Amino acid sequence: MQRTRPPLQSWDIFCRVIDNYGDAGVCWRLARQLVRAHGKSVRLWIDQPTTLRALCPMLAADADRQQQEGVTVCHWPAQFPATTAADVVIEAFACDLPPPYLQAMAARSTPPCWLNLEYLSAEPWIADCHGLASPHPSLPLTKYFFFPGFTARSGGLLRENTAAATAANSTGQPPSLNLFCYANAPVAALLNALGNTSWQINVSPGQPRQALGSHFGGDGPWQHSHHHINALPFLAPDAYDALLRQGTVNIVRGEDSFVRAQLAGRPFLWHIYPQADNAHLDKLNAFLDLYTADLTAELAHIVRAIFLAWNTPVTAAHLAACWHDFHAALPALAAHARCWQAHCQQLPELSAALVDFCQRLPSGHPGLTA
Ligand code: TRH
Repeated sequence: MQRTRPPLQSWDIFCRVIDNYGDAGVCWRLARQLVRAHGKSVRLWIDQPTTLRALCPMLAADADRQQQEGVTVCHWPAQFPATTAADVVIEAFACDLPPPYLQAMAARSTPPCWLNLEYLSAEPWIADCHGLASPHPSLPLTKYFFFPGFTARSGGLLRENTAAATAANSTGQPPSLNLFCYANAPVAALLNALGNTSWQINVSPGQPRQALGSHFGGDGPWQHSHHHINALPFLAPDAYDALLRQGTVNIVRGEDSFVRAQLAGRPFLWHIYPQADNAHLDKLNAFLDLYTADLTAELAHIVRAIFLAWNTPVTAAHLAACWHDFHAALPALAAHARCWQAHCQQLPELSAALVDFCQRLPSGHPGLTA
């Protein structure tokens, strides 16, 4: 009879900030969720605590170790300190564990469950790679690949108990457009495409604000035609989720805000993180294949056209034509966004899927696939 592990209580998450907020955002949400929903004891090792402070304003950027919302946040220094390894070790986005910590893992009488948490992708190949084992070349350790995703054959999505979407415009307010994009987004063309409708545009700080600033000058707020453009501060994660639930249209980027927009159940555009050789366009099209599968051919075309226009060099006239069709379809797309939200709610919840995966992993025996 197969024996499973006793409850795995201690978790270490390792996060190296490559750029922006996504790496820290995913790891922080996961750490909080493991504490809140599963009662785990979690250390989050992060090499740039200052980035995490945007998401967790109470964080002291210069402390080696501190408690925040039940998570022990530890600075991951260049010289890694001596420590015991946890029952479960999450290496976020192949960030390469510090060698002394690998030795501590190997020194345990029972090897820890070691997972590489991969980037989110809608590409079909992840189903065959999710849960695969990779033995360490020299140490008695095995790493497993864990893929978030949009199907039941993935690790699913990180999902707190998100409140139902709030109907936009219920108080007679103008439609709102929340803008969180990279600096190269065609914002001028978009603003000119908005037409006669008056929009309340809320611009997040950093690259989105720069994109507007290079067009209008200054720091905002701005008035463009009959659109009021408001410069937002960086919001705490729960406040950002609330903003997305109110948006008529949300423009999001990267990985984590892209997920939050889908869970908010509102129409959205995705500014995907650009990769070499346009590899990101495969990811974008794979997502659109899933996201538009239940739409009519006409609506599916409208959605794909505006997502591609937002992410590829096109003329302002082409973007305007795509926005015009997208805008006209918004009532139908708002209904679709709620259906997609319901689909997302039925997927595995990532933290629960991780806990389950590790518990089912027989002690010391590699090779289980999810
Ligand atoms: O900031 P991003 O571009 O982050 C990442 C990184 O660039 C990473 O290297 C890359 O691999 C990845 O994208 C794909 O976009 P993302 O993923 O949306 O992360 C933003 C986080 O910030 C997300 O957790 C939402 C959060 N956020 C707030 O909490 N408040 C805010 O006001 C805003 C604008 C965002």
